[in-house]
Amino acid sequence: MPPLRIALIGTGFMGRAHSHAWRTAGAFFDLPRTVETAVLVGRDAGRAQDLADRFGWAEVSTDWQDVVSRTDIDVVDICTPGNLHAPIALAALAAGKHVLCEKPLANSTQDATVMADAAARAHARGVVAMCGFSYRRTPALALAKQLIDDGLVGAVRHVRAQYLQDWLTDADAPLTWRLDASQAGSGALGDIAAHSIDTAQWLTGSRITAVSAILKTFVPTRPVLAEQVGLGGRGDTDGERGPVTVDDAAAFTATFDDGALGVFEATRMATGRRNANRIEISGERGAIAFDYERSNELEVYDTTDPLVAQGFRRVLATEPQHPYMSAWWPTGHGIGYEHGFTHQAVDFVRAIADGTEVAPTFADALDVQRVLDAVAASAADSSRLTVVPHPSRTESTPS
Ligand code: SOE
Repeated sequence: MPPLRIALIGTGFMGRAHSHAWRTAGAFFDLPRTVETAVLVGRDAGRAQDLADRFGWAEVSTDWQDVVSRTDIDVVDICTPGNLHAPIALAALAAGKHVLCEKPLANSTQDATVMADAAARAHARGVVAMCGFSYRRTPALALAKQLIDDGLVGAVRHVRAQYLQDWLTDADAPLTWRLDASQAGSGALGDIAAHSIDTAQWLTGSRITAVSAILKTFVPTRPVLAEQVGLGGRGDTDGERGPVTVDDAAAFTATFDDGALGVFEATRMATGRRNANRIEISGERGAIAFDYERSNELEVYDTTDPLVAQGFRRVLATEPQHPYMSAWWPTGHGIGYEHGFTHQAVDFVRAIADGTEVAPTFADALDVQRVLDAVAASAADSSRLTVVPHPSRTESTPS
């Protein structure tokens, strides 16, 4: 079979992570189709050329409409801000291209629904579409899924998920596209709570049925950038401050269709927490706990262990028997953030070769989008009960 010719759209953090994945997938895994990094698309030709030179993209373009319609392109990989996901994915699917789209799928349930419908129709023509919730392909989390599916935790009672970052703690961190609702759709909610929602629904196999939420923006204005910079980058600002139009933090409770109770928190202002993507599933028979800041490890609790020896076990998910690990290093050596993107690319290529769907599908991602929009709607409906302060507090309330 001829190589799969990839066009990647986006030259930021995800553009680099996906470029790395396309460069390593065939080096560490046996792929049924070889891949060619054919065209890199970016708004800034110079920035795109620099990235292309570093990652071996054969060609650079600033025109995504032209690239997605080219007959010599087989795959379109979308790594742009969320407002462009729908137009690019719909054009690529209509042109018969396989599509890998970064998360969240879109900036609204309406767009995500149109995309999922288009992907379902395209799949009937042999086209594969996947959404880039890459944490599913962290070996320790993939192990958690295997253990839960094998019955380790039993009936799920609690889902406890926190995604804690702190790259916006500094009020003078610049106003990047992730803080602009017209591009990002939302802030911590769509950026990182989306991961928690997808992971929770994937691990448990159930779906969130209702939410009650709070969204909070702590820093209402930030320095305007002379030009876009990467995540947490500084860049040149001219002293002017512009409005932040997204949430800094989200907190919500959730009910699941299997009766479980969920508590979720997502913030990019959790001082000291760099990328603490955490989830704990508590069940009738056992529990699992994961923290991305210890991403090669999974904590497992099994009530069938002898009582005197019961406790959370720390499993180092680096054995060749653990998901994806046989392709990498000897036991105990560990892997990192970039490897989840490589695993994602591998499974995507294998699905294309087999003509099968590969999770997370656009339909899975639409299930996340519905929760995101419900959280935003719940937060906007301020029907919370006010706690009346004790009279003594009202006289000497601290400033
Ligand atoms: C920023 O919060 C971010 O880059 C997310 O957008 C990614 O999806 C996550 O993998 C790392 O953090």
